[in-house]
Amino acid sequence: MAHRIRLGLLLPFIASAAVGCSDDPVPPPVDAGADVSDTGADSGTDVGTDVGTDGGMCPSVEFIRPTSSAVLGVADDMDNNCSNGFAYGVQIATNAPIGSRLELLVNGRSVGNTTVSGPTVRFEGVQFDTGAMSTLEIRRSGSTVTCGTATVSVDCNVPRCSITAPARSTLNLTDSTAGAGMPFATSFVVGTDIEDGREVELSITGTATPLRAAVMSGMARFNNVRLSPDGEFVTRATCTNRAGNVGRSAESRFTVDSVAPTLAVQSPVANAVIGLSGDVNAAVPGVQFNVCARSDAAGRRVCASVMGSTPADPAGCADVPASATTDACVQVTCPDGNAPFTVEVSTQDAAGNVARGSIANVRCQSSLPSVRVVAPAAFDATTPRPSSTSRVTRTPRCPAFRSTWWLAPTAPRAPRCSFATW
Ligand SMILES: [Ca+2]
Ligand SMILES: [Ca+2]
Repeated sequence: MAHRIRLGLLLPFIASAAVGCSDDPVPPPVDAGADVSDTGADSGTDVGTDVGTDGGMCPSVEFIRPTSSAVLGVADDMDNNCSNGFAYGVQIATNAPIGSRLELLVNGRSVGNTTVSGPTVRFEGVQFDTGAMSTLEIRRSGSTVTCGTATVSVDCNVPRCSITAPARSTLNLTDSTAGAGMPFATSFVVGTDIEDGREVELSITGTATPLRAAVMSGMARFNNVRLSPDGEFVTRATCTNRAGNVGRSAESRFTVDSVAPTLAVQSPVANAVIGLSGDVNAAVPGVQFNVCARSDAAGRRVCASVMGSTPADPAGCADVPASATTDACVQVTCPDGNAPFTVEVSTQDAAGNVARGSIANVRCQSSLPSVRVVAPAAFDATTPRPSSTSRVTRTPRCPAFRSTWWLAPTAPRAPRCSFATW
């Protein structure tokens, strides 16, 4: 407890030293983008898990220790012994709001999340590879936007030892090197400067003895390493040179999720016909119909669109509810005409596994012919081709078809509207 109080008193001094002598208040971060977790006019601060596309705006981030480009030695290691690995307390100054969460990544892999409780934030016991440079990144937890970055090198006169692949913390089915239906496996690569032919050891949770692979040209490859069943795996590499000096990589954590989310399309059914009176959104031009599906990817999104088209519907995606037996519904806009089409539905879990479904042969009733834009020359052979054309969605002189029209601006009289029907 005494330690905490003392740290609390020290923090403001550390922070003001880091940001300079100015007493100007630091403006709070502003999130001007729209995303899933924001509602209404968006002028506030995003906190909590943000699964939207903009990731919100970043708070300020300044690395206090290590400073960027720092070279750390044995005296900086927590136990002043590099042969058992290198550990260090990372500290940053930030104006992130109290209670929000920040994540530290080292070499693209997450090493910790912490809740902001003041102007400085610490990540304790962060491990770095020996003999190598590491890249540090700060993100808002759940966001993919990097708010601050620093590089640091560890030089303790022990060999370089660094797990360079896999490069991400979360592994999904696409990372598997195992055959279809086989337990998840993937390849590891360790970069090192120990002599060719010497063996690098790779320890993995759940594996009694470390794996071994010989070094060739500064790399040891471990092919098809089984990481199963799905869950978290902690790995670490040890590189010992001929002289007996030991280098160790940072402990790297990998979360394996090799199971795609469930996705069951509920409505409409294949061969459904959407009537003109079936419009579920009077506020949007055209006829919208609901595409509903169920998934266990709670908090993620389910998206639907007419195959081959850019979704013209209001959102294109809807949040997956907490219950896998509750529908998530997306409004999709009928394409012009009454030709049959396929609706594609998809969702993605946090690890990136994708589930897809489709609804075939859906038709929308239409009073319109199936109208498609064609090049002016294709239907206008009697008139010289205009030097330029511009696309307009509607002109006062065009009949009130809900379609795209070609307007020839160089025509001698009024602009003409042309279209092709089939
Ligand atoms: Ca150590
Ligand atoms: Ca409508």
